[in-house]
Amino acid sequence: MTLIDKIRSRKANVGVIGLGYVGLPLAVEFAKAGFSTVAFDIDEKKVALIESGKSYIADTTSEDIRKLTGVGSLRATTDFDSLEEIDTVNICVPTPLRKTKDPDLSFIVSAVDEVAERLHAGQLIILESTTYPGTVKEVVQPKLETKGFKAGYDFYLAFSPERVDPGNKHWSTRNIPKVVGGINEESTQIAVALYEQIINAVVPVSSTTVAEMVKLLENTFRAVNIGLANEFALMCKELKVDVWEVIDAAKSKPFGYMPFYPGPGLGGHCIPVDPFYLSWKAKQSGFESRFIDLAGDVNSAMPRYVVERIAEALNSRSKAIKGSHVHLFGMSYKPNVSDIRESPSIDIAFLLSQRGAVVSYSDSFVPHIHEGTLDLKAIPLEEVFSKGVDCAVITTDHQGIDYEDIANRMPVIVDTRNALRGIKGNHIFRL
Ligand code: SAJ
Repeated sequence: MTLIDKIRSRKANVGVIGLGYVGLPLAVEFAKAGFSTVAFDIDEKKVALIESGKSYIADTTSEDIRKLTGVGSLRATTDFDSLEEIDTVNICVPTPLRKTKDPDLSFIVSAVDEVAERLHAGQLIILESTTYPGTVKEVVQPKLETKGFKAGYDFYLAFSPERVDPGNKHWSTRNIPKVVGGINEESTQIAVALYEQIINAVVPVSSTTVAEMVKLLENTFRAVNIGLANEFALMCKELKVDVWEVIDAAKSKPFGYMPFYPGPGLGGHCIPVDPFYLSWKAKQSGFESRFIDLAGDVNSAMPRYVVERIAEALNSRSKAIKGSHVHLFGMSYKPNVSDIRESPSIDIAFLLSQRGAVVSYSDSFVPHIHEGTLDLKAIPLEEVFSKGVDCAVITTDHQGIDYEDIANRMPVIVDTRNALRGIKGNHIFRL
């Protein structure tokens, strides 16, 4: 039976390496579709949780894991030797930036090395981790061919960008269209066949490099437009125009415009990172991607700009940052998630404490932060008002919070998210 037949009859043994917000939901979808699925991770805690029927990813239920591990269609392991019995392997490991803003492919390399060691004829290997264009051809393929197997012929190789949006109730692994490009036509076809078993819409492209580039265009588009929105906010402040009113009115245009909003900065593990994978690669070919770098400059300057607005707000009450108690509402990088990676709230807290403020925060999603010299426990909302706060800052606009009540009970408040839209008061300072 050919690999594509095994896939179509769901008799293929599926492997997923990297059990984070991308890999675990993917493994669960394969197991739900009836594939015998092995979930691989180097983290024994993750493997133990899955084996005991517990999920640690919000978008995946423990009930699903319990059911699937119970019937044996899903199992988790740290033993990569199990790859010997696997027909298709999806690699979903992190691709962070180094401190130098250079790509860190160490997780991809270690996962690919594990696969290469057990590579056998007829396997399909798909990389899903966001990376610079050319990674599959220049890094992954040579490593997999060390035993003499030829990519596209003895085994199949493809790239398919992950598009998971954690916490998104509408768009899930199953209904987000999946772009996939193979090292050759046959690899593309087999990878398309695999995804068609679990995803409603699959979008084949002509190569792994095109597929790598698609993802980077999607997220660079966001970073650059968020940068434009942030620069617009600074411009509107100088021109004494309400940027939020401008954006809301621009939204009335039914075509040719898409709203982005100013904020305290760019958080998360995708948008602040992905564009620098692209600009790094472009620089290797002597091309300066000025938009990416400029957006990066504008976005990374926002936390400092917010601190200046806080200084302005305190000054309106004849106070300085030094010695004032500044309370942040929201530590995570975007509403209704607990993720604090690259969160601008952390930068703002750090900058404030550097300038001598007493900093506290509330965030029901983030009970504690310990980042560098910052070591803070979240203050429950009901206790904030008795803490003698001099300035409140809305840094993340989580749902379910009565921001009007906060505005009415705080001496001054800096709103970086337009959470106080429509509420007037000369003690409110907006971006
Ligand atoms: N942000 C703004 N202004 C905006 C939009 C976002 O300041 O108009 C900020 C957010 O507060 C956050 C950062 O930018 O700090 C990133 O926000 P995001 O909405 O892009 O959320 P992410 O980082 O979770 O991005 C993910 C991406 N998904 C994938 O890469 C698979 C992105 O492509 C999605 O478009 C995005 O989710 C989404 O739409 O939710």
